[in-house]
Amino acid sequence: MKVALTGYPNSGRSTIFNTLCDSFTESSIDKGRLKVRLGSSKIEDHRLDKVAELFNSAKKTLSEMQFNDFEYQQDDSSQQKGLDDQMIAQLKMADALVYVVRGFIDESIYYRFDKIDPLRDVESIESDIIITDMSSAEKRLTRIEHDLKKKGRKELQIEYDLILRINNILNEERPLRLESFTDEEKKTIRGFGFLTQKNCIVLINADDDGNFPGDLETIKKRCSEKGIGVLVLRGKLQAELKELDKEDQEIFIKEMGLEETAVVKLIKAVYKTVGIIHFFTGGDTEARSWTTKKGATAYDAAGAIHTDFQTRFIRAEVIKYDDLVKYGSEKACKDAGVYRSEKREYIVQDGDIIFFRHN
Ligand SMILES: Nc1nc2c(ncn2[C@@H]2O[C@H](COP(=O)(O)OP(=O)(O)OP(=O)(O)O)[C@@H](O)[C@H]2O)c(=O)[nH]1
Ligand SMILES: [Mg+2]
Repeated sequence: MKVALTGYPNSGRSTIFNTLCDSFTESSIDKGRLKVRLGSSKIEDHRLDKVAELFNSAKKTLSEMQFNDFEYQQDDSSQQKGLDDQMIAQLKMADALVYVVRGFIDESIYYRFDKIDPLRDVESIESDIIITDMSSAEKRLTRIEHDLKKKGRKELQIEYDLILRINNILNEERPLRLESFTDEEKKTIRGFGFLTQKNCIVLINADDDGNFPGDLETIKKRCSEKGIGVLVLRGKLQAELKELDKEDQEIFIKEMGLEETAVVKLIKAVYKTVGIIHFFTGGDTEARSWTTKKGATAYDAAGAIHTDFQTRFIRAEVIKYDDLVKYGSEKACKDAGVYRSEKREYIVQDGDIIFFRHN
């Protein structure tokens, strides 16, 4: 699960990134033109302890959420002012986008606009992203028009019609995440990596008291019309919280009236927006939690672990977490008849413990 943090300079993106990650590395891309920081955070799931205990596993591995943080770069060379190619490449790699928008007011910290206005920023970033998608759609249309003149292939015409439809949607400033596409269409557009098709969350970086200009309900309403979730975090406060040890953190969380740490809050929001579930694998060497999207098949889940598991898939043997806890062991589950053999089309459920049989 990869999440890209994006947002204007001095919105507090890096502050938030630091509070989210257990550790990170920094790299320079394109001769130092873009600095990218890549970090990750373990996703706690108490069920893994139980799975490890029941399988006598030597070690436990939690799944991770990856975050990246890079500068916001617009492409000033083009008239439309889309985003910079290197930045687009970073966004394309992500499963979900988080727009960090500045909510804190601090005259001593420069901002590109005179006034702090989270909703304006959301709309402005969303517009940059729409323009970026439009520009890839238009490029493809021009290319196909050229090829059609030469060959006139039927598949090309189908693709042309689809991209034209997409371009019209974008022209009306509608993000593609609101549209539904058939499986066939999804396949055709997968390679484009349209950014407005990605799940998206707005993270308002509020001041230490949790305040920001604008009305949260209005922002939520406007965002939900675009299929975007909203989250409010106090970036600087959360960064201070991160510096404390576990015990003091809990006291601080209570005193400041925070419900939980930034990372827990964001992970929950991403889970809700993207529709993520956990499944487990267990054995004597390792018990491990994995993430996949709701609605994923056993075949998809196998691919999340290893491509070999997918290409050589025979079947998935599944125990429900609650059954494992109830009966206490793999064998007891078999005896009770709750150990099931499933085909590749099986829809994985949250908490499934899966053994992938492959040849
Ligand atoms: N008062 C206040 N200051 C904050 C808050 N969050 C971040 N800052 C400050 O704002 C400045 C910019 O924060 P960064 O996290 O570096 O912002 P950024 O979005 O990563 O900026 P760029 O990397 O330049 O794009 C720093 O001085 C932070 O300490 C906040 O919630 N309240
Ligand atoms: Mg930064």
